[in-house]
Amino acid sequence: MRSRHPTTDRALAALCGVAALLLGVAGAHLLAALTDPARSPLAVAGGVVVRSVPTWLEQIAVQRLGNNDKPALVAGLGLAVVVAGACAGLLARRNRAAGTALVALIAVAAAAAALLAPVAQPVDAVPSLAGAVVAVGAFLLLTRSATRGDDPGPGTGPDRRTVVLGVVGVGVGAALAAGTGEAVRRAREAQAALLRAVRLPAPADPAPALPADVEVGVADVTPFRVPPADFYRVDTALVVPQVDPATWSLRIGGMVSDPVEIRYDELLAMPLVERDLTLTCVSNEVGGPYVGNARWLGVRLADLLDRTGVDPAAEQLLSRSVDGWSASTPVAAVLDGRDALVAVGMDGEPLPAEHGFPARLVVPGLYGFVSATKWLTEIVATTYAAEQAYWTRRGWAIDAPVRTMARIDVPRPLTTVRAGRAAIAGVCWAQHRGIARVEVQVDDGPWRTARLGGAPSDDTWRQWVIEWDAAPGRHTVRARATDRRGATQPAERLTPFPSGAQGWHEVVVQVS
Ligand SMILES: Nc1nc2c(c(=O)[nH]1)N[C@H]1C(S)=C(S)[C@@H](COP(=O)(O)O)O[C@H]1N2
Ligand SMILES: [Mo]
Repeated sequence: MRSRHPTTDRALAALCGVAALLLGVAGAHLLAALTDPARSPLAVAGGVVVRSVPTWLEQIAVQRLGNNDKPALVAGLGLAVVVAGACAGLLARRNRAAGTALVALIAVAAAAAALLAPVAQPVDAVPSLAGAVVAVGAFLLLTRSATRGDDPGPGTGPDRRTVVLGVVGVGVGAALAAGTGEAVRRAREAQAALLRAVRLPAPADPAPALPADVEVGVADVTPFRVPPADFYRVDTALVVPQVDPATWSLRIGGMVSDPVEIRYDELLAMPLVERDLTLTCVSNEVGGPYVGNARWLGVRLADLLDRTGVDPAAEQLLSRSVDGWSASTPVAAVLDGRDALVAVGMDGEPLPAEHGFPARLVVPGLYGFVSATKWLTEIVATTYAAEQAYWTRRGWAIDAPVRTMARIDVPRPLTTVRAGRAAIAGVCWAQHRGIARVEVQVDDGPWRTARLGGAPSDDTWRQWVIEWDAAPGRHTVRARATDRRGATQPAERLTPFPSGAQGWHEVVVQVS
């Protein structure tokens, strides 16, 4: 055995445990900050403490600590991590497996705590689980060098210096991860404050009143207007861009006679229109979820182009986001009278960060990848030969009107339906052409025409419903829509690539 002071050894072992656990916590905190700060193990464990502390203790804490109760809570949690890590490190000197198990247990407890939150979903545990993997990995690495140093014989295995270097390295990693996570979290908070400060003017041209029957009255059908929190999200942004409206601007240039640069306050000062419009993603499979309808508030893009003038030779408007994404929208579509918007509001509020704050495009009738640029900052009038948009460069279509589609929401696939009178219902869309009818077929039965819910215009989806006398057995239910130009959604299947999925949506159910 090498001669080594046992106290120093113990201190090093404890440090290994502390460093590994801190790295796990910091990594999880960082991951949470990038996705949802509420999933941070610190926030989660803090929540458990807050919810389980007896009121009398809470009162003392608030009295003694006042506004410092939250930093104190975090400091307390940090202390707990340090103590637990030290215990695991010391335990590992005797029994490495036991020490590792302790680290894993603590980390998994944090993940479990994430699932105990009042509105928890399984995904909330992901940062803590990732942190658990990191902590266990770091712990194994550090204790390996620590124990190998105890091997008999001179000159074998890493010495104390290696262990110290390892601990320092892991510590620096933890500090970096925690610091980045904190910076991201602060940036998000600052962004939220900016959002709260924005007051949107009332629309000069409010949305037409909704017909009374937009909802057909079947539970579990997607609501006519999807709340922003439930609205599908598709983009290439790993981190949601945080844009300060005070410094943001929209430039319009290229093949125009008078290029402009418009600030956020100038945009809000223009006449605003409000419209219910349905947005669809080209990647949506038949029956898929990447479609939603919302009430948008914005400036008509045609009004802006009136100010700049557009060269008749320009074919497309190439719009760019602050994060370098781009979409190409046909000039003709934007100028044909449809409500193509530079949107600033969604359901009466400023755009949520995830949906493009401070401004985005919404063009009825076209898939999102050629029309719906979020975090918009530039529009260039140009030709298709001169420039291609982000997805077109990757082989997707140039021209992409939304395909006519009926989706079955009720019954859900592979569920069991009670025999007797049942409802088959869903949503259907053919933006800007409008829906003429939806037909439903059960097994090889006749096609029957469904009842359509109302719609304020041809630019939104509609609900549909039909009654069904469900007889026991296994049944296939299928639906197809016909647009107002008389074209029926074809049965032939097409994949989403390169210009949108096609085919009838079918659902198999068991009736008993
Ligand atoms: N900046 C940016 N805007 C974007 C995208 C993107 O990746 N980056 N994706 C587009 C696509 S493919 C779609 S379908 C819509 C989706 O908008 P939503 O996330 O608000 O539902 O945004 C469009 N706007
Ligand atoms: Mo999309």
